[in-house]
Amino acid sequence: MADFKIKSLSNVMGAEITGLDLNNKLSYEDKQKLIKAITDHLIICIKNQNLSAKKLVEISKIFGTPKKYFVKDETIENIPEVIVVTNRTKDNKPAVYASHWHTDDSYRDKPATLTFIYPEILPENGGGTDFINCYSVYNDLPSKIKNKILTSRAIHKWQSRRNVSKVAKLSKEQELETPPVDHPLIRTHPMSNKKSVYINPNRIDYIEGLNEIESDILLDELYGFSFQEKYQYSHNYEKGDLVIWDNRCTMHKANSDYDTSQLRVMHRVMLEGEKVF
Ligand SMILES: O=C(O)CCC(=O)C(=O)O
Ligand SMILES: [Fe+2]
Repeated sequence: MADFKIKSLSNVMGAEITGLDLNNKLSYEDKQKLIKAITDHLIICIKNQNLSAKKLVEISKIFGTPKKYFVKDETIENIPEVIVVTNRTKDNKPAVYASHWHTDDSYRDKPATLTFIYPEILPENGGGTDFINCYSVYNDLPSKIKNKILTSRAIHKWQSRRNVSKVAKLSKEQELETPPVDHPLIRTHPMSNKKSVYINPNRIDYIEGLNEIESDILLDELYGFSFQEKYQYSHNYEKGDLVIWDNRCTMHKANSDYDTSQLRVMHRVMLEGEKVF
């Protein structure tokens, strides 16, 4: 059994794991310890790894079933589970994608539980990922907002009316595969049993039962409260960092605070999700 260390990364959330080589065989106890570390810390960073795309998929299976991503031209050939997150547009111009707060995959009826990111190419400085602890947001939510959303559901869309980050244009076929879905605005995590806000400023179109104006006012209020710095942890990558986050209780965004003329390429895997309740 590997005797790896788990050290908290901030008061908000996050833990760093050292003394573990994922290319070695893990015991049942090691796997349980990793799963618990994510439940306890919401985000973990396993340091000093050397992971091929295939290995990344294999590692993800410790935690669940890796998804085959439906936008095929963003995945690696013959490895449909691995998405290439790059800061280059199709015509090779610098850009930062996913640069606004979101939680992955909420446009699905069963959104991904965990996301894995492993850096392939990093800019010299910066290019981290920022996170929000959505349990803490829920706990601190003023009752005048909380009472309005206790039982509310929101409509999430691939391309929402309030979309902020650019999203890929879908083919007609992909669009049919991706109808709008609704999720509660407050969810309970099936493992921790704790409640969190479940919001995605990039995909939520409106709150069910409200007109557009009422819904926009309430969403702006909710987002403004959630985005406060005291709920955030920013991760700056080092080569070899495998970062895993829990989409059920966090939001994240790519930090655009770096020289985007430098290349940044990450490998990403998402796990099959579960119904939000
Ligand atoms: O590039 C990043 O830091 C985050 C990208 C992202 O949001 C994602 O891959 O889900
Ligand atoms: Fe994301």
